[in-house]
Amino acid sequence: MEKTLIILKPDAIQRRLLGKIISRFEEKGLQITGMKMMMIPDSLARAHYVSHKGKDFFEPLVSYTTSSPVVVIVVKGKNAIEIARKMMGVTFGSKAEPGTIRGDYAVSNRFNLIHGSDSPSSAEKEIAAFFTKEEIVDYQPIDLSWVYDIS
Ligand code: IDP
Repeated sequence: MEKTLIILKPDAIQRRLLGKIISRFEEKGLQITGMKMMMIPDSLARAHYVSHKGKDFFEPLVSYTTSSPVVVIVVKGKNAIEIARKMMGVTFGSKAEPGTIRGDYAVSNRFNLIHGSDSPSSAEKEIAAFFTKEEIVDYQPIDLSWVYDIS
């Protein structure tokens, strides 16, 4: 089982899309093992997007990320990282395929509703940056044998 960090970015809250987006992960069969609303501090936003430092969209990206609350979620499942990225769609809303979260609800390059970790090492680092150990609740879902072909 893998865990991935999902951030429902400020536009997801402001546009009242939280429920619709969270439902997609639940309906897919993924498990929510941590979830909270927070304001992302400037320093955390800068660290989270450090790979984009120096690019023309970096400062506007930090402003956007810190402008309004976000909901951060730890999603768990087999191949959860890749599955969540596929469900999100490609970065730019205007390019994302219909059927994906960004493809269905976003048209902007920056305001694209959602972040999802892009690899196991990023997921581990990002979860540790946004959650304490106590905030992640590793309960046993009752439907696992129906979600996966295990008995
Ligand atoms: P990802 O969110 O799909 O993993 P990244 O390339 O890591 O995409 O970019 C991080 C975030 O930076 C994007 O989700 C988007 O909000 C913003 N972003 C990326 N490229 C651009 C751009 O060219 N213009 C404006 N914002 C951008």
